[in-house]
Amino acid sequence: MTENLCVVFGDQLSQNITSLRNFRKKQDKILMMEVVNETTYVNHHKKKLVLIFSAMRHFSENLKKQGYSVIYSKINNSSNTFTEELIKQCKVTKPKKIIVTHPGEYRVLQEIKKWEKILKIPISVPDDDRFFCSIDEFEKWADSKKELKMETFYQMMRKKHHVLIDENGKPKGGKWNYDVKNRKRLPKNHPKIPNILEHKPDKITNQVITDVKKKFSKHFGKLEPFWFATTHEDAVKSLNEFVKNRLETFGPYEDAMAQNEKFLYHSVLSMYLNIGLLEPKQVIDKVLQKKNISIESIEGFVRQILGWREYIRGIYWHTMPKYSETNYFNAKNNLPKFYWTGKTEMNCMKNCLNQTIDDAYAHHIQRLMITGNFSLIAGIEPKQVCEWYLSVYADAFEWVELPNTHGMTLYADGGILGTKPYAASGNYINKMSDYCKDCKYDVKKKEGDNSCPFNYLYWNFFLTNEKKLEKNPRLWTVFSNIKKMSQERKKAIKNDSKKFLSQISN
Ligand code: FAD
Ligand code: DLZ
Ligand code: SF4
Repeated sequence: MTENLCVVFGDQLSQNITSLRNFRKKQDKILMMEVVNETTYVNHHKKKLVLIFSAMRHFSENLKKQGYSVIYSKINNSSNTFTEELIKQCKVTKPKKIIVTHPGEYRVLQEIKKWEKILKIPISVPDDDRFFCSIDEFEKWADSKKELKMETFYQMMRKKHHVLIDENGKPKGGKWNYDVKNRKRLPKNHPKIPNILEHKPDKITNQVITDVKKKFSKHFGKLEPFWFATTHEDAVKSLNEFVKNRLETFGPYEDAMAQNEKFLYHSVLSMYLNIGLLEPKQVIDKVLQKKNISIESIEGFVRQILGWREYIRGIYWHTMPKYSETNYFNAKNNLPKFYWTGKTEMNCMKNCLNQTIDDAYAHHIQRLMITGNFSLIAGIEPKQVCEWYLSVYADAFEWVELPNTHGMTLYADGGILGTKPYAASGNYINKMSDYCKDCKYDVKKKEGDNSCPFNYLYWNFFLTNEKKLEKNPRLWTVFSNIKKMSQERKKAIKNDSKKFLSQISN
């Protein structure tokens, strides 16, 4: 007979997770489940599947080595859902109580809420305290504010956790935010960027690769070469490599994009943070230990983890389930097939999409200003955009993907998260990258054959949504340009857009 059965999900792979905190090796058991529905609710990238299963299997083996009793159901002979597998395992283990840390996703929380009734066993759901800000704390903050702006939240977090704060309680360096210094383009003769750490698959990972090849061959993306860390120790090596070689230059080139440079100076740590191989506090502590580092790099990086990541999670739990239904612009177009195949002549899109197919990774500006921006100005239905982002990135979990997609990228929430839509024309892409020089389209051309689709789709987006946006003070310049625009030019924009959108929908 088992006292406590502690359920650990695939994104809870931290030994310090609250469900295991009071674990007693003699009386308690751990249950980990690879289940069919988790692999099929979207078309997950093959590398994401290998990452999660391999990290789960490594985590379980490590616990067993330490004398924990772990029941582990592998995908080959597992149930469809967490609930079905749990019912099966409870019949054997007969636990007095089930403990599961608060899940990352709303969908899974709804499933857990039914367990007590189905199993007739008490269920305890402690908070996930790997985050700096609890769901309750965010609620209190949100209730006290008229507008839920990231910057105010971030300053509160900095003060509360005493991060980059001087002895007088002021922000180190004098300013809270150095974003304006983080917008450099990568110069032509830039020195070689240090490679990120690639991890060689071990026996466990190779077995998962074989399983995924057999069972998930139709899923999105390239499986090999597989290079992700799948253990806590290897993820720490990746963190150390980033801090040693790339953190210093993270800030200035945070918004840059370059062909043949997938990672630039980004940390490539989100997938490890999101499944628990690294903890946010550990990452912040490590970067703060680095000596002689410029304030724009350290603040820029801290803002992403202590600011954006925590804020995004807060927004998710504050607004679900309604948030996933938002569609402020009533966008209805279908996601073009090239998002899945990478086959498009727009060089910026082709680069970002193929990199996503290869590595289940794109950095923030590629997600926001290329693939995201395109889906915004092409009027693609938010649900379809969301499903794509949730499938294709190794770090994609709904709590972080949804607010980034519906809120930051598509403005589908009507302005809860952002103050204006991040729509941009080819001019922005040309300024921040080297994509345009090798493109079939002409970035300088505004209309007609071969003109860059981002140019006319940008204006078409504002013309289509004029009524909803014209009063936004941050879009004053856009709409004063529209006012000066001739009817002829407006017509040309609409025609070019219509023609292009109908081509890509076929
Ligand atoms: P770095 O640039 O090195 O940043 C450091 C860390 O900060 C990241 O590892 C991440 O944990 C955190 N971070 C940075 N920006 C954000 C942000 N906007 N929201 C939350 N955390 C952030 N991130 C995910 O982790 N999962 C997702 O599913 C996801 N979907 C996104 C979808 C869209 C449309 C957009 C625009 C962004 C999305 N992001 C998502 C945020 C961001 O793009 C990724 O966190 C980042 O690209 C991961 O790469 P990195 O580890 O090299 O990040
Ligand atoms: C993403 C994912 C996949 C593909 N498979 C599993 C799985 O089989 N078992 C599991 O515990 N977790 C998996 N995950 C991560 C879950 O989707 C994640 O645990 C939920 O988001 C929890 O809210
Ligand atoms: Fe992208 Fe337009 Fe530049 Fe081509 S010209 S790479 S489509 S922005």
